[in-house]
Amino acid sequence: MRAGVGTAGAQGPDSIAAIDGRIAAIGSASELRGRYPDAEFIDLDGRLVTPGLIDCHTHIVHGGDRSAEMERRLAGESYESIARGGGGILSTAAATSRLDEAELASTALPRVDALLADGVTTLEIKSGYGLELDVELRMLRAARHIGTLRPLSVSTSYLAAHVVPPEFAGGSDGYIERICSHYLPAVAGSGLADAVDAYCERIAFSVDQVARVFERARALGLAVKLHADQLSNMHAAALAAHYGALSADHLEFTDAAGVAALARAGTVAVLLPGAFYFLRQSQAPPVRALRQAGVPMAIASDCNPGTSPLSSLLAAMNLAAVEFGLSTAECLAGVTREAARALGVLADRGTIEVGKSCDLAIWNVAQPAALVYSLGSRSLHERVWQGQRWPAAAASR
Ligand code: DI6
Ligand code: FE
Repeated sequence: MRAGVGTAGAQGPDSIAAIDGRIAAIGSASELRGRYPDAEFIDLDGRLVTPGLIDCHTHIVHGGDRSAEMERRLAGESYESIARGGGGILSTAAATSRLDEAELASTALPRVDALLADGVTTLEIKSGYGLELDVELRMLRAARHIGTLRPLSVSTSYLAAHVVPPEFAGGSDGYIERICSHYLPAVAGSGLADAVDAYCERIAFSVDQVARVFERARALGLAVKLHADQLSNMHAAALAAHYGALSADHLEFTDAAGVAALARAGTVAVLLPGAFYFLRQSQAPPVRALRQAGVPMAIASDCNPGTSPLSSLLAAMNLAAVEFGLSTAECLAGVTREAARALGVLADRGTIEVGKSCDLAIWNVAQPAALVYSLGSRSLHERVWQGQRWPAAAASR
């Protein structure tokens, strides 16, 4: 048994005891010292402690570099027109297919390390740049591999329908058929995916096509989530809700019916302000309506090479506050409790409660609002993942 007690101050329930990686007790320092006399005590000098941060939507594993695409967009081309011309996701897919599993993991590590230095202890990683089954499985293996290279929990999503491969340009239904009949059963059998995702958009897949993917995924016992209404109102939030999705992500163009459907289904709205910012979108997600309807709101980095080359969850919180009008409390909940809910792991993580994994972020700031307020500051003192300490300096090496 390995026990440890961290204490953030001298008064009230300010200390946390962990045994074998899980939170065993929360109480005052003197109470916990009495209860666990043999435990190692760590004095946190009154620092702010939050749950370890959870980034619940990333495409952090990929090959290639899309910085030239930014230059094209700065010269006036749109994301959609670049994608339609064979750039965009397809160009990353080509670069991704040239890397093996170890290369896919190692090229992602600098981005992963940047997130760890922001206090992230759980990271969702999607496939979706593989297009063909073997490369999709390779991406998922690389994602799992990252969880062995760094002290963090990885949640994987098979992004089954992300872009129409060139050979199906004349009929994307054939690709959906292949996903449903071959890819999904193989991915389910591999045990490499914790959920299935899709991209419902004019430049990607229709509501009917995603519905077929979700029918099959659900029949195979896999949870679903969806890239919904990012660039246009596809009524994709309602589609996600219909299938009891864990989350519906983006939601810039979601209408009142979509919000109501999410509320009824208990589906989490995952807001991705990095993509909104990078694409210079003007229509923000319907945050007020989501709040009023009681839809839980999470925030994620969407770290990806095309629309959100962002590997800071603290920056995503700032963007969510400034661009979308979330309160600082909503921002903090969005990267902890609600992000855990979006991954279906709230029973295990996302809040500081007895019985949960002892995943903590310890901060050099005076109050929680400071985490949202500043941009680019290095506020993390240290991370605790499954009861073990990981100093910020080590995490960023
Ligand atoms: N939505 C996004 O924002 C990313 N994928 C998706 O489905 C963009 C991915 C890319 O452009 O590479
Ligand atoms: Fe995405």
